Amino acid sequence: HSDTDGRLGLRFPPDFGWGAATSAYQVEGAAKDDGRGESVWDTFSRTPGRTHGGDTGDVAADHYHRYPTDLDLMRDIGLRSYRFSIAWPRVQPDGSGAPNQRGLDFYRRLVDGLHDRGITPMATLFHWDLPQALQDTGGWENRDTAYRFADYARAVFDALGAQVPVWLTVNEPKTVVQNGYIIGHHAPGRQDPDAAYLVAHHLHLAHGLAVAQLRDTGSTSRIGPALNLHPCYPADDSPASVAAARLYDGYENRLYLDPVFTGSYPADVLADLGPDSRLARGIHDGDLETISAPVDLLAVQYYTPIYVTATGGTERRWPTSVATWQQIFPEGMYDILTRVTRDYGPVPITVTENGLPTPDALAADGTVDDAGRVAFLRDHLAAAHRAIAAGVPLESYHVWSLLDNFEWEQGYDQRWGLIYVDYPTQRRVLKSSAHWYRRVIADNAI
Ligand code: GBH
Repeated sequence: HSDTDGRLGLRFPPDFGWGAATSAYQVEGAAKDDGRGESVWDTFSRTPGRTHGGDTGDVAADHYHRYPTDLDLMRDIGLRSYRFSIAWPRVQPDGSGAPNQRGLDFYRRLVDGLHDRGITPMATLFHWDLPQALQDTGGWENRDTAYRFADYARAVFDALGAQVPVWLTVNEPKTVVQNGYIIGHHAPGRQDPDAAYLVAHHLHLAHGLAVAQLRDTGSTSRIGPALNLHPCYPADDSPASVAAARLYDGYENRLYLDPVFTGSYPADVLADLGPDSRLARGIHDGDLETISAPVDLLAVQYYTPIYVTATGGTERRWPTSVATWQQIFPEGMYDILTRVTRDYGPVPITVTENGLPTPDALAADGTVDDAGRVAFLRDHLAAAHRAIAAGVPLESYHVWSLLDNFEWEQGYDQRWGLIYVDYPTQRRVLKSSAHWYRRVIADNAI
């Protein structure tokens, strides 16, 4: 039962980590400041025809310069946790060698500013902005890139390890694989499935090597992978649809979960790829031991379910957001959280992304009404609440996103923030969802 203002009266556990998330390339801008090198996303977004309207992250939400304002807004909303990412090309402009102190200093200022406001930092090491210099030597197709990532991770841990209690390694390896290397509409814009699954392996290896680096520093901070998971349902009850949905689940979920949590690749996916796939040939002795080093938590990012037909195609079942890939299905949050706990747990879970784009506009009275986002967040949090009641050790939840930002190939056309960014002036306006979220956090309840 909801009261008159749409509240459900569902209380969350004490100390629940109410949060919001961003990533470096999507919000920072300042593409040339303080010795930052170029990343594959600079190259990709500056290539004509790759992004909506030719948009780039050169300025984005100018967070690199406006972070004090943004920190104050986070405090005003009452956030307990802020998930951001560190730009590898700020730390190692060419992807290797001595760290660039000015780049690290930005993250030190950011992390200090979070602590000053009582907000817990959660940092992702890699949210897709691979240094272009490493792409030039093969990028994630080159096994050596995983070792370069381990060096980069070590430099970051040495500089910030004590101040950041939770580290996430690779954001959504699946999206790099599928969008970067199969569909090709993310950097580096390849369309080569055989390469794509080798890339998956090297991203897993990078994850495992980074975990080992953190342990080697003696840090007590926690670390885990950040995976976007899609519940895959058969479109109907036929055995063919059930089997197709199972294999689809292998490619969407188990290909990323199993190596880390069970130390092996899903047999059905390996069989489907065949014995001569670059993935099969790219697994060296000891890799799966490295990849399956124990982690401290699993970060889950949930946006949409997938319905799979008997022929392995997909079907739309629910209304979509303005992102046509996103069907709005809050039950999927419950299903994916309970499933990972059942199949891979017990492991502490954080939801590091959940949200939707809405057609937000600044009204004449200076407000931004995003009622659709409020309903979406409330319904997904209700599903998360049920998952907690069913035994899922969910410790925190982060809205994607804190701010409107550069939505990759969609550029600035899609607004995902709790906070509206008026790009011409860079003025920030709290949307109605931000006001709603502030009250949720204050009440520890939806
Ligand atoms: C996350 O990706 C990202 O981590 C974040 O950076 C991003 O801003 C956010 O979600 C919102 O999108 O056009 O059919 O090929 C979510 C997973 C995978 C969603 C690729 C969009 C494109 C589907 N994304 N997908 S399609």
